[in-house]
Parts: sequence; C-alpha cells; structure tokens
Amino acid sequence: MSHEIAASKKALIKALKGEKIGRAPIWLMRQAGRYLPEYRKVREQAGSFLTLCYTPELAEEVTLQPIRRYGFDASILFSDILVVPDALGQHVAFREGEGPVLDAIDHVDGLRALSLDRMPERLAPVYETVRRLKRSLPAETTLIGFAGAPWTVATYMVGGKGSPDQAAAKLWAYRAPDEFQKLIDLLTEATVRHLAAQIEAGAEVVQIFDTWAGSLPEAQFRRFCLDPVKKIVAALAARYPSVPVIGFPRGAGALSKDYFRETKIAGLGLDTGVSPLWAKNELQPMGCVQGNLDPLLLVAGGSEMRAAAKHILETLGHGPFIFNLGHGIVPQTPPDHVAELVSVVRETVL
Ligand code: 1CP
Repeated sequence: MSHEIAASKKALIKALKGEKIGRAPIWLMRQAGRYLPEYRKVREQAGSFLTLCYTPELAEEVTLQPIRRYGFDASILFSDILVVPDALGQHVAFREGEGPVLDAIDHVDGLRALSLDRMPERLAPVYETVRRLKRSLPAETTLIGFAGAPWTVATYMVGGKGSPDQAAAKLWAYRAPDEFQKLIDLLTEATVRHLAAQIEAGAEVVQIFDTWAGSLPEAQFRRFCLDPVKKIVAALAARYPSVPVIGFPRGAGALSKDYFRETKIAGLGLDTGVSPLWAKNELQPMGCVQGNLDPLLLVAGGSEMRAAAKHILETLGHGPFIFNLGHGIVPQTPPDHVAELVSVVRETVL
C-alpha cells in the first residue's frame, strides 16, 4: 500500500499555491553536498561526480541524507545543471577542487555536434533516481526536480568552466545575438524535455536555477534570460498545469519583478542581496517567495544567524513563503548549524 499523500496536502505545495499553513516550510539549496560527512563517503565511493549523478542508487542515497538528518519539507533531486550539456553531446567533466570543465563552444558551428536525440538515453538514470525517490521519501516530503535556466547553462557551455563575469557567453551574445539565440533555443527545448521527464517520473515541483541572471543588462536579460524561462514555464503549464515552477533569477534585483510577473512562475527564489521588506511589498503580492538567508550566516551560526532568520520569517512569513538560503550551502557549513536553523524556523508560529 502506498503511504503517499496527495501533493496538494504537502506544506511546500500549499505555500506555492498561496494557502496558509501556520509555519514556514523549509528546504535549503545544495542541502545534499560536501558539508555532510555521509555525502563525502558516498561521493568517494562513486569516484567521479558525474558517476554519482548517473548512478540511481547512489544519487537516491545522497538525496535522502539531508532528509534523514533534518526532516526538510522538500527533497531536491541530486543531479547537476550540467547534465543537460553532457546529454546534448558536449564533453563535461568535474575536476577535483576545480569545478566543471567543458569543451567550450563559442561559435555557431559548435552547435552541430549537439543533439536533443540522445538526451533520453543519457538522462535515463536521472529519471530512475526520481522514480526511486518517489517511493522512498517520507509521505509529507515534496520532491523537487530542477534544471539550469538556458542563460546560466549557456555561460558554462560557452566559457568552458565557471567564471566570475560570464564574459565568454556575454561576448558571443553581444557580437552575434542571432547565432547565440540558436544555442538558447536549443537549451530551451532541452530544458522543457528534461523537466517534463522529471515530472513524468514523479517530481511534484520544479525549480529553474538562473544563477547568472544578474550578469546581463536589461535588454539581453529580457531576451536571453526572461523570455526562454517564460517559454519553458508556458510549455510545462500546458502539459502539467498543477505542477508549480520556482524560478531563481539570482542577482536580477529590480528586474526580478518583471521576471516573476512575465514568466508566470508560482514561486520566486530570492538571493541574499534582496531586502525582505522590499520583497514583501514588491514581490509577494505576485506569489510565493523563497529565501534568503546568507549561506555564510549559516557557517557563522549563533545569535547573528538566529536574528537574521527571524527577521526573514517575521517579514515574509505571513504571506506565501518558503524558507531557504539566498544561494547554496557551502562545504564549510557545520551540520549542527543547519539543525539549529531548522529548529528556529519550526518554532516560529506564523
Ligand atoms: O564534488 C562535489 O561534490 C561537487 C559539488 C557539487 C554538488 C554537490 C556540484 C558541482 N554540483 C552539486 C549538486 C547540485 N548542483 C545540486 C544538487 C542538489 C542540492 O541542491 O542538494 C544542484 C541543484 C546543483 C545546481 C547547480 N550546479 C548550479 C545552480 C545553483 C548554484 O549553486 O548556483 C550551478 C551553477 C551548478 C554548476 C556547478 N556544479 C558543481 C559546481 C562546483 C558548480 C559551480 C561552478 C562554478 O560556477 O564555479
């Protein structure tokens, strides 16, 4: 017999639909990861990071680790935004201490080597992980699937690695916008397919990570960041109208208002720099907001962390809200501080 409860009864989904639940649901970006000793053990066993992503029993295990420890309201599939370029045929590797390395594509000719056709086969283990999680998660835990936004994924595909300024992708977008658009269009279609497959496998919510949304000026932000996400949300809404989408346009500042309204996402992730009061007045009237404790306050812990968490809860917690960080957990985070944060959030009655 299934212990599953209807998605509509889960705290995180209620918050996304604007229903009052009397407390803030909580999950944390990068809640599975190197700050947990049990993660480091499985990561070592897997050998490479991509092997971990593509081995369903191991990916399932590391997804469940933070749920066992902290009982978060949501579990996010363990994978990476760069499995999409990998599945399209671009070579992707994760080097120890260096992060991702890709064979950079900075000209339209490089797109010829990429194809949507091999995606289902290459990503089959990821969807198998989602199916396993659907069976193994506690009944009240929401399962979140995810993908990178086309612009953010493109910055890695074009630059060949992470970069502080996304210069390679920006230069291509400025010098040959119509050619760069072809890469964005390919990624838009790939992202729809990847998220749809996760939903078919059991994801109840999906989040679109737009980590580098804040690096583009307004005109290019609209064209390469906002418009593709709007298309993705519309394509998913047509097929899965009850599945909420959370967008996380990190660094978009005041433009996140347009992003929220125009893309029609159900929830908007706030980065650390967004003022909770501004978000309450300008963003929360449009839907659920999620965020935004500084991950370094979680490293520091203590009274500063508790005060910041309470400020966020008191400011945003009376409207549709999900507690989270303003960006992902960093590896030096003490696991005890996470436990303390969870109790602060759980003890706050709203
Ligand atoms: O060896 C390791 O353990 C590597 C660390 C690591 C982890 C734990 C990487 C490499 N990816 C992940 C998992 C991951 N990545 C998740 C899993 C689920 C969870 O949140 O628990 C998610 C959602 C991501 C998303 C992701 N990957 C983003 C968007 C969010 C963000 O943090 O900004 C980005 C930009 C990536 C690329 C990536 N993957 C890994 C690294 C170190 C990076 C960043 C590279 C850079 O820009 O320097």
